[in-house]
Amino acid sequence: MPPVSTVPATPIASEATLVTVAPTGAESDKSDVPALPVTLDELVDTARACEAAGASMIHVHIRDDRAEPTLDPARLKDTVAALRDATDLVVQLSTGGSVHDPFEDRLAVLDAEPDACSLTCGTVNFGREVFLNPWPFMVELYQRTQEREIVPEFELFDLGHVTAMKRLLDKYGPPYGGHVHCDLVMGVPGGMPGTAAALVAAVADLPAEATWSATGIGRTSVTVAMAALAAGGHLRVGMEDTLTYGPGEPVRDNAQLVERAAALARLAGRPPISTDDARGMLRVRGRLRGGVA
Ligand code: KMH
Ligand code: ZN
Repeated sequence: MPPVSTVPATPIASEATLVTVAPTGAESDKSDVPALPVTLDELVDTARACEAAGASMIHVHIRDDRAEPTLDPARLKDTVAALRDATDLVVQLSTGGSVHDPFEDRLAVLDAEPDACSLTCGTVNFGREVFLNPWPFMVELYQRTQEREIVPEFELFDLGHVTAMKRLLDKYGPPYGGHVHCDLVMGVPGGMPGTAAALVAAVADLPAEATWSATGIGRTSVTVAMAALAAGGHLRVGMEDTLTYGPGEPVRDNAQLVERAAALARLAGRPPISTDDARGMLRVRGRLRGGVA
């Protein structure tokens, strides 16, 4: 009999860690952060490198020809196609966009038919800005994900967002695929702090059957990752959330952050999940576990 500490070579989903990479975001300027992937070629190269490093989902924001955030429908469609062509990553489009994007444009993101999309469960102060997610917008977006068979990832910036997510589920039923997956976004100035105590409080209030990841903004990245692993959660990392690898050390590229997340996950005894198992866990359309479409 193997020793009890033996970690299986191919862990099943529940024993493995989903590593999501958020490579670009809408907040940083290419001129300030040259390593930020902003063109389609840069995004695809980044996606390939991050998949090789252990990521199985990508959270995507795109930029226009001037490297400004955009929700241009044709660009979004091309991006989904290019990422599917080049990788097996679960493609999750941001419906948050930038704080300046109108609700209609954010809803129209689903027309690009991604595997998954973000769905933020409430308004939050976002540094000096406000990230608006009023209840009617949340409901409209949620119902569209159900109709379009797109898996929502509930983005929770604060404890009240957990309550709002549960209210959404109670009133409008389960998400497409039937499985609830959320992401705790911690350390945004205006949201919950990136601390182990805040993470434990948020996780205690999640539905028992939900899976969840966590990401810590800025210097809270490693604290949040370690707390998430200790509490049985999954990880999101990337240059959308973190631009320094350590004090005074700029991030080299997104793969560097994924490599560190994968290493922490291995140390925790829950190595990175395969892209196939990620699709099974999240119940992505056409790729449900056991081949059920
Ligand atoms: N860029 C932020 C305003 C999301 O992608 O859904 C919102 C955000 C969340 O990044
Ligand atoms: Zn985002």
